Amino acid sequence: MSNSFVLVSHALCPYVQRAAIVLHEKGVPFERRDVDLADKPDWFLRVSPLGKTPVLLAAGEAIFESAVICEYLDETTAPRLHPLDPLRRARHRSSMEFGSALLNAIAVLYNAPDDAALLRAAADIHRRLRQVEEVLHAPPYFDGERFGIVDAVFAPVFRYLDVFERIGDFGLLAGLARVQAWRAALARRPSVRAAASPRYAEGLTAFLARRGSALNGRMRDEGMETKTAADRRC
Ligand SMILES: N[C@@H](CCC(=O)N[C@@H](CS)C(=O)NCC(=O)O)C(=O)O
Repeated sequence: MSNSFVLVSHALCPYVQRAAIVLHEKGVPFERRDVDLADKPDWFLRVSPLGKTPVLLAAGEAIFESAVICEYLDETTAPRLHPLDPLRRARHRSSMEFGSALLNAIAVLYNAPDDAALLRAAADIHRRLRQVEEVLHAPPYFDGERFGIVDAVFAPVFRYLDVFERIGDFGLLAGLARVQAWRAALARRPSVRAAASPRYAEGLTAFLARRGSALNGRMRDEGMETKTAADRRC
């Protein structure tokens, strides 16, 4: 298979991580090209109609939207990550959508303007993760021994939780033993580890510290406030 893939990326983007995990799972070499989303270069806007990362440059084409990129990679490179059974595959795709909604809920939490909104957002995330708990029945991954694209979608979700837990106990995984075990299995997976920089947690902490949100108050209380300059987007 071609080794000419370029993954147009942002260091903190969870959607980029999905594509990077899939590329690593398939052992496909690729170049990662980071862009500044606060100052998007013209070449990026030409290949990214929505102005978002990730974009996969492949075979002279620019493919955008992380789910589309993952599906394209799965259809063109072995090993197959999605289940072959259409109904199971549909179930995985539905849960991928659920993972995207969870990322939106996470953004609500880190942008919450005050403590009440922060606690509401935390309760909402916990409620969503409880729904995930109810569909997890075959460890270690979402659907048993085989790592799938849906696992690549949730691994970056859990990376946020790693950083939130350094700030405070929001009870996001309270009582959710199966989700906790899944999270631990994903954290050990080499493709997941390779999909973000070793400095990811530090970068995300700096990003969160610039939000001017209720979470920043908690970070200040924990002595975690930083003064890094201003890319407000990820
Ligand atoms: N639905 C898109 C979401 C991608 C997305 O929101 N990317 C963010 C970075 S994590 C972005 O590029 N934001 C820049 C902007 O919206 O201006 C996908 O799955 O690829």
